[in-house]
Amino acid sequence: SRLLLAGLALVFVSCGEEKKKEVEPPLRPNIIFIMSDDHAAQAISAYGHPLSEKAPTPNIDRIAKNGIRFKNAFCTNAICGPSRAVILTGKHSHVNGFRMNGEQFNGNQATLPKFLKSKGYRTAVIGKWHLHGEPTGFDHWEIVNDQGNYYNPEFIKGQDTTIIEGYVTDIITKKGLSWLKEQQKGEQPFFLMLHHKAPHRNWMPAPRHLNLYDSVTFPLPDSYFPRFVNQVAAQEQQQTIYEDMYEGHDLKMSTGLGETTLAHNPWTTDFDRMTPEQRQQWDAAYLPKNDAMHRAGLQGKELDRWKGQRYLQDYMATVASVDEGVGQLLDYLEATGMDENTLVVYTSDQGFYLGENGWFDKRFMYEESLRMPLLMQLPGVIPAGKVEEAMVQNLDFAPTFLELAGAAGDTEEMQGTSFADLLSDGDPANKNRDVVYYHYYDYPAFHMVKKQYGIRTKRYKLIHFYDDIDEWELYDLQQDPGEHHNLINDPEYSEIAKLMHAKLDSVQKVYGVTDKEFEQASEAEIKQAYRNFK
Ligand code: SGN
Ligand code: CA
Repeated sequence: SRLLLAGLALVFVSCGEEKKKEVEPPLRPNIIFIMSDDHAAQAISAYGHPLSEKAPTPNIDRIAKNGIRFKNAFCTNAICGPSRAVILTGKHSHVNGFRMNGEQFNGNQATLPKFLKSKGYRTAVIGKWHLHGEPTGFDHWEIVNDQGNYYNPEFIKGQDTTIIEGYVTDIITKKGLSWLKEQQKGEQPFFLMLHHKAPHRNWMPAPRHLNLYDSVTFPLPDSYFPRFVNQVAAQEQQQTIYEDMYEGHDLKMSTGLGETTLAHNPWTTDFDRMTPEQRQQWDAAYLPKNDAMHRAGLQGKELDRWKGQRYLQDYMATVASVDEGVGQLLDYLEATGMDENTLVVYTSDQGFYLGENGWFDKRFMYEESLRMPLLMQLPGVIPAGKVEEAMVQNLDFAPTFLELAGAAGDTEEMQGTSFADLLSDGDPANKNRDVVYYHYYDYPAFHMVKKQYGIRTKRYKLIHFYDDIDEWELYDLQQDPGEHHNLINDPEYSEIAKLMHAKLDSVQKVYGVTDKEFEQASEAEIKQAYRNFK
């Protein structure tokens, strides 16, 4: 393969001034897979979005500087558990069986850590798991309970559940580092999945970051107050910042001037679990800013915009802890020299809305939630500062890592394709995927995003929203990157629509999609859900 060729040719890495150092590509590199939860590419400064210019992520960016940044990495199903199941199995949701959050992952099936283990790797998962049931295929696992909590989270290890005092990101980083220290002494290569809770809802920053972005005004997207034309599913969702966020739980608003009691806070567990000292620090930080909001007497669109600012300030402040954790990890790898034979990956389980369409959350096949940030470094294989346009998917992660680990033959049953050749300086005309397939099933559920499947090519996207609606949408991403103009009935695009339909049919055949996947929820069930999840 091209990877091997790149491996034979020694890669020169500049080191110091004039001194050049020859780096041998590692044969069986260690793999550290860092995945945060709901971290949008817009919120990583290496991706160059106006938002992250105001809140840079210098440490995560180090991975992009040392290695490769994928501009078009996509998930197959933009929701937590399903994305994780796809990463573990290299198979689509309808094949690995985990289609929606809340299902139970079948841990008896073949997975990436099991393959790596059989090749002599030590394996571990630390942090968010969210697949219910115990992780299988890992020599060591320590996971947060369900979604995990920002403050004083519960960790499950074997039969024990322990509350650990502190901030979740810092605890996960610390546990990751101490596992790495043990591996450093050993002979075996290792695979560590380090899965952060942050920046998942309800975006509670660490004590040291409670005021980090108070004086920053983040740019709200042009589409913050959208008009949805021929976009029925978008009209009927419940993930609009200024309509669906809870003022207390999400936006940390208080009940009134001088008050520290939270406004609407339906689940008290996130705040009740804080120690009195943590809560005191929290209140000291939020009271003045909440009071300023009450004094301003904001109404209507002004208040809607204020909510967007508060959301982004908190979201980006939780990202700061992740960035610091990544920095500590990279520092450790560099100090020990382990960086030279370690593939470091940074990604998130899916993308996220940071005010686009007025939204938070994910689930849609639109770009912001479909796109995953993806950065990788591996000296000797990946040239520094590479930017990759080719489309890849989380479906492809397992085959890629296995090829790097010298176990490519094991991946035949997987539906993903290794993109290891993209990591080296390989042929720019490489024939990696020209289409990605997507299917989201979780409806009726939180946020009421309709069931949908579709394909995305380099330029076009076709989506079918189904169940209680039957709506097709077609976008020309080159002309309309924000996906505001549904072209499905545009005569100028009728040929494209035909081609995209045919391509969708053939892709579904390849992936073994059958009619079974298209079950309908009952009308009564849906009606009730619209009330329950509001
Ligand atoms: C929680 C969140 C939802 C989110 C789901 C799924 N509410 O239920 O907003 O969509 O998780 O997220 S929360 O206020 O309880 O956090 S996922 O990342 O696990 O798929
Ligand atoms: Ca998630």
